[in-house]
Amino acid sequence: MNSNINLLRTEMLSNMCDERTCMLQDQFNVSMNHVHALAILVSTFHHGKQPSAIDQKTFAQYTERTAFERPLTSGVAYAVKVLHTDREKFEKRHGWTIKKMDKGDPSSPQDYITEKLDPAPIQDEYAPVTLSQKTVAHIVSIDMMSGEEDRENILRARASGKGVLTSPFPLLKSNHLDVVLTFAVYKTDLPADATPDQRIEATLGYLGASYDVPSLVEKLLHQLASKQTIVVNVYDTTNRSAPINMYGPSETDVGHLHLSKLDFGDPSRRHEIIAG
Ligand code: WA2
Repeated sequence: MNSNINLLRTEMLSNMCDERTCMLQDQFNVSMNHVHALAILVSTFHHGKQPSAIDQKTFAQYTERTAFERPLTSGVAYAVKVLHTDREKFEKRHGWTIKKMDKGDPSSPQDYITEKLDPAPIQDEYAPVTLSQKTVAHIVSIDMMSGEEDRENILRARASGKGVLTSPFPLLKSNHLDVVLTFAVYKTDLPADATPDQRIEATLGYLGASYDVPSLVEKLLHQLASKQTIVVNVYDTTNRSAPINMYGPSETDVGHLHLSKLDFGDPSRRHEIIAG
């Protein structure tokens, strides 16, 4: 009898876990497709038109009005590729200097003020943010290549042509772990079978979306009203021997535990949901 109940409990747990995994994965996939479409929008109407049909105000309006298309995201922004030889001309045209990313005091993220940042030190190239959704307006003018996680994402996105994810890290003005999804924007004459070097050469900029994982997973799980309480943990298990807890209590009771793989579309990252 007891073992029957245990069996039922295990099966129910496994169903609930799979259901949550599917929901998270589906919502992530939906928003990833829309971020991809935003990259094409920038390519078509920003770089593809002379003069550009998209300025900061248009971009802020459009991304605000289409935010419902990007569940789980907390903001989207566009950073443009600027070579050092073009830096001065670029800064004059925009009326600001390219800033170096500085995480500031992580214990008081609300004190973060973009205007107080130092100019970016000399590099071969930069990726300053020129267009942003209002929710991430504080990253405009910051060189995304001066942040370790953002830089790695930019390099991987442009060489691969795929959407890529960072490992979890605290965003500016945030005190928990988030992830960033990045798509490169290319010149339109790039052939579909281009080599990584051709891709890098044809890169114009980077469209990125930030995911505030804890609060968004929380919202999502709340929509699944359930009489049975279950504890859900989301992990980045890219490094198997050092999983990173992205959501949920750090100590989960061992006992009934069920594990499902989460696929966020970037083969070089691994995520899992564990429910108990
Ligand atoms: N977006 C929002 N807050 C951040 C951040 C970021 N990256 N990095 C640190 N805090 C414009 O991949 C290009 C977004 C980076 C895109």
